[in-house]
Amino acid sequence: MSLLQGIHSPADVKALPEADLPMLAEEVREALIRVLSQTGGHLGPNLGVVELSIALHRVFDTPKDKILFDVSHQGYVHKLLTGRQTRFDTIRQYEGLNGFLLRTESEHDCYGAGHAGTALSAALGMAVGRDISGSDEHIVCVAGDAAFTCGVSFEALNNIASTKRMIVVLNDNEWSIAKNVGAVAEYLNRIVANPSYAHLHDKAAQFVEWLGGKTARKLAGKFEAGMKNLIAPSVIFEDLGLRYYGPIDGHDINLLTQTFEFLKTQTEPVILHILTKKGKGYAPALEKPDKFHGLGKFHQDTGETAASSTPTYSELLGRTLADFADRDNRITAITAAMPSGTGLIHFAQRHPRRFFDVGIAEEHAALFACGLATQGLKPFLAIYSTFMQRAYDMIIHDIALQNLDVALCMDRAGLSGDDGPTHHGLFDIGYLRPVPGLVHMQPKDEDEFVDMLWTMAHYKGPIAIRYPRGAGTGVKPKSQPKILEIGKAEVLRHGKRVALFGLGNMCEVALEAADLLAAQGIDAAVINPRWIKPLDTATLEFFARGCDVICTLEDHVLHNGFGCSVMEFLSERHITTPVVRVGWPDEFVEHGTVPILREKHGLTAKAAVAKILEVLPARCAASAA
Ligand SMILES: Cc1ncc(C[n+]2csc(CCOP(=O)(O)OP(=O)(O)O)c2C)c(N)n1
Repeated sequence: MSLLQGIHSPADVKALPEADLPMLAEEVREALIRVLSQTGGHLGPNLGVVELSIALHRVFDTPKDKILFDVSHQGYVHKLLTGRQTRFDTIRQYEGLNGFLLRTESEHDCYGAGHAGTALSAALGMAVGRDISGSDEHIVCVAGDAAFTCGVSFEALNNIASTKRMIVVLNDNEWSIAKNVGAVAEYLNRIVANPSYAHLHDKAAQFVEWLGGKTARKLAGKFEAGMKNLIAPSVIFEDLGLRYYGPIDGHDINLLTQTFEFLKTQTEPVILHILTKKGKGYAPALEKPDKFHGLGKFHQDTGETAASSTPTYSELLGRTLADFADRDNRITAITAAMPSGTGLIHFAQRHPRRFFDVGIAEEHAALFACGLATQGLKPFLAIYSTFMQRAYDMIIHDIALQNLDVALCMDRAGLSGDDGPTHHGLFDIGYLRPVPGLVHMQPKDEDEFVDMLWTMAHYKGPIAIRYPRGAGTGVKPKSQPKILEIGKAEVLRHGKRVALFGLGNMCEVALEAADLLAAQGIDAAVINPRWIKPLDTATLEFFARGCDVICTLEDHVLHNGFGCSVMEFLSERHITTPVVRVGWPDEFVEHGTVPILREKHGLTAKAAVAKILEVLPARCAASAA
């Protein structure tokens, strides 16, 4: 039996002799590579925190002690060590382990996440809560260097001196998904590069003593293998009230364990800066930290992934905007730490001066876009639908209220699949629909996507597009895009009994449902609405007055979704044609593949037809009477 197979709880990690820990680390890495080559997932970040996770579970006692992981994409090793190794091969699979931490999945997961920058504030709340209730647990917050590009992390730092004690681990691997950017990244590099540890503050000196000064000084001398410079003279964290320790080698289990034992004794908030390598132990991941941050299935020996022949919407976005920018020098593109994910990497290669990666800073990205727009530029802000939630106030208060010329590109709109509820982009119609003056659209395929981007490039004012993860139907865009008429839907198929309004990627499902209805002798129209706002009310009214049932289909929650806007309009006009809505329910949808979850939650053509048929006979009887 391997060591890892014997780990059923953190107590088993503690029971292992110290000499076995490197072997455990090796087995954990082997399990990560083997399983994720089949399931996909966040390989690089987890390979980087193997020793850290082992050391944390050697020293702290979860669930009593609390360990929070920022984003929590690097929580797989923690899962393996906290009773989930036998189920690890189910990770990111339907009904299997989630790819992030969930409070409902294990008592060892004290805080769930998926969005960056939440851990520091939550940890501070826990520490203050502990002090109020008079208990004595340790609160440890693990945050990557890129988490410190999030404004919210600094909002937490601004308050952190108010706690008596908590431990922050700054896991510095110099990478966000792409290379970490901005002044914070440079600042951390400067600390790491500082060769001096002469000005040790009292606490640090005490720490050196505690470690056994000589050993520590020896360790401090060899950067490659161990601790670099133990303490930089003064760092920003100290000025903000966090006692700073480090930087130390985050792959040295013994050093980490001893350091945590020391930090546990401290009665003030502390930050430990550790240096790790993203992808450690797996050559392909070390070579390409960006690709191996998070990926689908890959070949275990080579790290190769299956090449897809159809470009994704994201790739199309980056390439298309780059083409537009060749001819229009007002066009600029902004990402919040997702140059590859959003496809803007293609734009960056062609127009580096007009491309901006602002870090994990969606609020800043939106405001920055506003500033560019006031200077006559045309910023395209490409952010995943789920992360755009961060910028909601800016969308209302800055972009829309000032009618600024900002184009919002909401990637991964709709179900994100195996990433689960933290990443599904199921709320953007709901949150954008009430914003006055904001145009919002969704294309049915890639060709229309490019037409919409072209329309956005020529539009003046706030405008947004939502599009799903991955590729669409594979329709190749025309060489010259055309400007679409805003607020004009496209009628794909005429029909008299039922009118199916299939928004975006649900247009395909609507067409399939129309075929199923036709097979039963029911004549159905299919409309590609294109515009969520403004709604094509003329087309809607025409079909609502002529058909027995309207059916809306959307890859969005039903609450305050596209179907709601249809119902609102019909109600205002006192049109009583029943509206059957197909979309996601009023609950957080779990993780799993898109087909499985669509089947489960009734977003298939068959389910739509069943819902329509429930209404149709009664309606026919009523009109006959
Ligand atoms: C608000 C938000 N924006 C973007 C992301 C996408 N994202 C996930 S992990 C990550 C980088 C995290 O880097 P870091 O915190 O340094 O951890 P590492 O992966 O390097 O260990 C980003 C940008 C996110 N999770 N949340």
